[in-house]
Amino acid sequence: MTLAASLLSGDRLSLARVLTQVENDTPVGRQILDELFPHAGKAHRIGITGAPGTGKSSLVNQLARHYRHTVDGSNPYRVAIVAVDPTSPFTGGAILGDRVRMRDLAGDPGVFIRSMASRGSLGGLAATTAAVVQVFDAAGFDVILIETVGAGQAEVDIARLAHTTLVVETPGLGDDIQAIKAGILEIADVLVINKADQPGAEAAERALRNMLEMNHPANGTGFWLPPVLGTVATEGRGVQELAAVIARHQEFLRQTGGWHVRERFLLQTEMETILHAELVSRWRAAFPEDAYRKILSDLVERRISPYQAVERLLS
Ligand SMILES: Nc1nc2c(ncn2[C@@H]2O[C@H](COP(=O)(O)OP(=O)(O)OP(=O)(O)O)[C@@H](O)[C@H]2O)c(=O)[nH]1
Ligand SMILES: [Mg+2]
Repeated sequence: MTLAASLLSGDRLSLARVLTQVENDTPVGRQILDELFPHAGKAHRIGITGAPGTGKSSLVNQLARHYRHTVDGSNPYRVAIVAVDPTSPFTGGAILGDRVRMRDLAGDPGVFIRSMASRGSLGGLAATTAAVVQVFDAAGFDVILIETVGAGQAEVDIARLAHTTLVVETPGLGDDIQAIKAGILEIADVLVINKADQPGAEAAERALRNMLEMNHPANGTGFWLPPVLGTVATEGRGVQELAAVIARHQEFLRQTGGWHVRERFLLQTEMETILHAELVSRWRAAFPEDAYRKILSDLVERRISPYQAVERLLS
């Protein structure tokens, strides 16, 4: 049996092997991705993003437990967790911490956890994450939880992989609400104020709700006004409600056609990212090295500008 076939039959070891090939972007990994592609496209991808330490992993742990036990006792969802840290080139401390926070899930054959860190380019990380998510999807996981740290462009790119994006904040943002990056609010389908056991949770919820309502004036049908929810991830408080809101969002996407729009946008982005990379590397391989160096030194000596350099490279 091929590696792809045994992954499709549900073998965990094959899944782990495939993930390694895909993360390292090997020729075997690419071939397997091709084989798996027609089998993907069913999972609900849920992104969990927010600043360091807001409680994302604790929430992911609680959501996973919910999907394993509460949704339907006789037929629980299979849950994949992808933890991505664009700020760290190492799979170091944060991920060791995650092992502790997610230990409730250890040994459950219906849960698979994969941690990834940045190795070089951030664009590359989004592409690798997309590929890893495709693998889990093809492997038949019903829900894929994608945790990313931070609030920069890399996180936004990774968050776009999700159908439903949760942005996690904590109380105490209070007066400092402007500090929330507009970009991160734009990607939020649900806003979670975690650590609601700490002072200022209600004020933060109110402030965020006002801000969202101002940004979504046309609050009629066909619009999704991101709900704001308080949670205490360490105790599991609010998790049931959060899961209900996530299910409502999935239903909303299906009914409005938004699901299809997101899929299309995602696949187009993925295709174009690959196209850019391939065009450049094929062109570069075909371009004579000494001519390239000559243009580069003209540029460095300021005989030509960067635009002129590119004009010459392409003419
Ligand atoms: N008081 C309180 N503490 C919490 C809550 N949720 C998480 N914590 C604590 O906050 C700390 C960070 O939690 P994590 O779940 O690791 O947060 P994270 O956002 O995944 O952190 P990074 O991945 O490092 O960005 C831990 O010590 C948790 O126990 C909560 O609802 N209330
Ligand atoms: Mg974490």
